[in-house]
Amino acid sequence: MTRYDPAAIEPKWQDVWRERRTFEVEVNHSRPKYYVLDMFPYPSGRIHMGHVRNYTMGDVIARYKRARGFNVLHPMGWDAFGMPAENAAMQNNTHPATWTYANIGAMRAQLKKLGISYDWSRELATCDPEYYAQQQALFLDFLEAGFVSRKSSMVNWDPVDMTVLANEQVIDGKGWRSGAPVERRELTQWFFRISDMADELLEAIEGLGKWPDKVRLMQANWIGRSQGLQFRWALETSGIVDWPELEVFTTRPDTIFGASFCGISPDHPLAKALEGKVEGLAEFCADCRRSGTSEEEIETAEKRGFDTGLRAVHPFDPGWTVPVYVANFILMDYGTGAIFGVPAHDQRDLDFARKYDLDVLPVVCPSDVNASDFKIGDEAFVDTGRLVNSRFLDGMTVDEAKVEVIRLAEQATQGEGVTRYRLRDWGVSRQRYWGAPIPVVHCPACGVVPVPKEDLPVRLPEDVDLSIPGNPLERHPTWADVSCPKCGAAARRETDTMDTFVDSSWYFARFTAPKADTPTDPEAADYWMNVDQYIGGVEHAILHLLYSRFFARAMNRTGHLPERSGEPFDALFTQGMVCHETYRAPDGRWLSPEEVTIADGAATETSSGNRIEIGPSIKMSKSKRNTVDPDAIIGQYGADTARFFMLSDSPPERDVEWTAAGVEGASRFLNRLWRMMEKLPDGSAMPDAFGAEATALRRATHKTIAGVTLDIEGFTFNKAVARLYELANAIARAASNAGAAQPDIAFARREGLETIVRLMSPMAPHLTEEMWERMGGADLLVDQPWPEADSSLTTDDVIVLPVQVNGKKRGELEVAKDAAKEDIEALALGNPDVARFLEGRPPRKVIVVPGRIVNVVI
Ligand code: ANZ
Ligand code: ZN
Repeated sequence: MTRYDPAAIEPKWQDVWRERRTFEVEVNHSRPKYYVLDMFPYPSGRIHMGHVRNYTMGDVIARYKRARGFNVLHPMGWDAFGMPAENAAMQNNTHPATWTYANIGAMRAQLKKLGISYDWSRELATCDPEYYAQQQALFLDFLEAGFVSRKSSMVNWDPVDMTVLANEQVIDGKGWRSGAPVERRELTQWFFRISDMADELLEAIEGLGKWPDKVRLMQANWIGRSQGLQFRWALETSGIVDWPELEVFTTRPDTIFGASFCGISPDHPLAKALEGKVEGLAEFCADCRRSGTSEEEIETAEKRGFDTGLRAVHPFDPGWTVPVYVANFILMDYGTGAIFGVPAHDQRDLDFARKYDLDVLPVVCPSDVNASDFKIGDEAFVDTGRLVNSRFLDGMTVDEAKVEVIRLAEQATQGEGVTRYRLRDWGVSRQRYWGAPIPVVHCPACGVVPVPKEDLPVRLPEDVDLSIPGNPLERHPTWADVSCPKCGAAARRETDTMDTFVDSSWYFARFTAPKADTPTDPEAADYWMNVDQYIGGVEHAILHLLYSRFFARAMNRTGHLPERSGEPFDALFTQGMVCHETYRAPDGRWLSPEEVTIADGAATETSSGNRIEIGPSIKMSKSKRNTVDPDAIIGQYGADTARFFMLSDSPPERDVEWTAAGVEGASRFLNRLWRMMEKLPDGSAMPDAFGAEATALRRATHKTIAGVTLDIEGFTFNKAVARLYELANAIARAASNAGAAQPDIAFARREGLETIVRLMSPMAPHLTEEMWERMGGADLLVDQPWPEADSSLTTDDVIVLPVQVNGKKRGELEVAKDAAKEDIEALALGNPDVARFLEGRPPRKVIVVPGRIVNVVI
């Protein structure tokens, strides 16, 4: 007997695959391609179980498709720019590059131990100058094509890190890294003009049939198309400012007669014009600016306003005026930065009106309520209904009233119907060091001048001082000083670097030709694109995917991607999280699973013997210390066990709970297969005939082939695993029977185990490769075609018929599909459940409906 020793087997096969370049691929027009992409990680230093799950799933697909004859591209790289490297460099007094590349080295080694079938020859890191040089080339092409602009905008400013933050990086009004309260500032920034594409990005979601519905919905909501009216209200300014009218944007023109105030953003030009003239207003606006610009924050912050003393004239009634407030919940870069407030039908307006004691007049009434009884309490009525209190609109539906108000506003040339998007342009400027420099020069005479392509990359300087806050590139004594590429005068480099989301918005394209001296190679891109299957976390469901979709379009319009749908990812799968129960000591300390002993469902701290509270199973995280280190698991059980367990327990889209018992179970199963192999009789030729027992086992085998194939195609890996367990049980039963060594049963046992080995090779590639070799399989398992089910063994030729006695179901019969009527009748009468009622007498009649039912009449 030999032992299953993953520590010996796994490196052995990894070496063989590497030496043979098994997973390295080239363009090959004679074979169909398949591109499977796992979201690349940030090189934080160690891979975690979430990566193991994600990459195992990708590997199952990649290896399976390869066995199906596809030329499979399965690359891996590193999303390597970003703040953490700068922070780590500061703390550990190293350089971001040193830290990043060391982490990449460590994580690459970990990934290699997992035996994922990556084409490592294509590895890239976004911080490689070869990569960001091409990103800079793309930037220049986008700039020329009009996909890039430079404009002034309000940004979230982190006063400690001294950088601009994306809305998502502002959490509860504080910078995600520094924790400092975020301020609003106006800065000139670089933008990708994604909002120009809002409409097509929205329309194309329809075609993403192999994306999860929830992701499609999130994309659509993020783009947020709405139909509205932009129209002008005359202002009564009492001479404070010269400002004849205020243009507002609304998606609810129907509610025009419910207006009780107008509101403008603290950043609105009118607010600025009034700041010096209305006492207290400047302070109020400054105060508003101290909070971030994120929508979430604006939604949740207390609604506050400042009455400017101006009044706005109702567009349909010159005698009706409403106060004009500056209000903290109005964004400058949405609509016109000005609104009319209808407290009865908008929650923000209602909160505001209650606070400042403004009218709350309902103008839309639910159809099942009497208008005179309809009152608004603490909740605005936001549903549809019929118009009330609205003069000539009364009785109309909301939609009818919208159309009518837009028509009247347009007729009076007071306004225009417009389509608006929530999606804003993508600000990509970051005042950080560890990112791709934006390749332009500012010349006092020529303005913004693109760096000539032959001068790319604009490399990051290596000698930087990260210990002082602010932008190290701006502070660098010489780096930014250049001569203008156009006129030769002294000029300054752009010191902003690109948002790291830019780096990850085209890596999928770069993988098709990672060494090309242009961003992509047309032939390779044409052959490999699109990504057939993309796999990753749902946390990237909005921004990363949207930006990639924008990039794919911009790249195909600048000639960097083939003219196709413009969508980069044909199919998307988002896997669930890896969870673990949590352990907490009475003094509040979180304990890691390694520090805890569990017995009889109770937990104690191993070192002290103290009782520990077991908390719910939640996503593995460093803060709760409920993580399990992949290396430790690989060390103890081998990579195949970790991989197999990751696929076993839960549907892939759901969360999976990591438990010691679960891992043990997976490990036991792999060991069991190994022992089954040891006990297998010698290889035998296919016998001429099979008895019932051997046939049953063969049927189980071939049904498993069919089932597992469908399960892999359909991302139901846990079901595939369950089938493999069942087949192993069936083989074990056949092996323990008296006739186990008979030629037909021996053949069926071998066929069954061989099938398990082949079907499991995408899941547990090392163990199965070793078993294949030991069982005398030809060549390498990894080069074998996927097994085919014998259809004569997968279709059922036995059917189950219900048997009735006098019309009541009393039992069931298993009969051959094509059994003769007389045989079925005989079987029915001999069935004990029927015989009970006959008490030895012959029945009056037996009715057999072939394929349906048997009825015995007594
Ligand atoms: C009057 C009104 C009445 C509104 C009503 C809503 C309900 P969505 O649907 O998300 O596009 N709005 C317009 N510009 C704004 C800005 N810059 N900052 C904050 N709010 C703004 O939102 C459109 C609605 O949000 C608009 O329709 C406007 O309020 C408000 F019963 O106008 B509404
Ligand atoms: Zn110049």
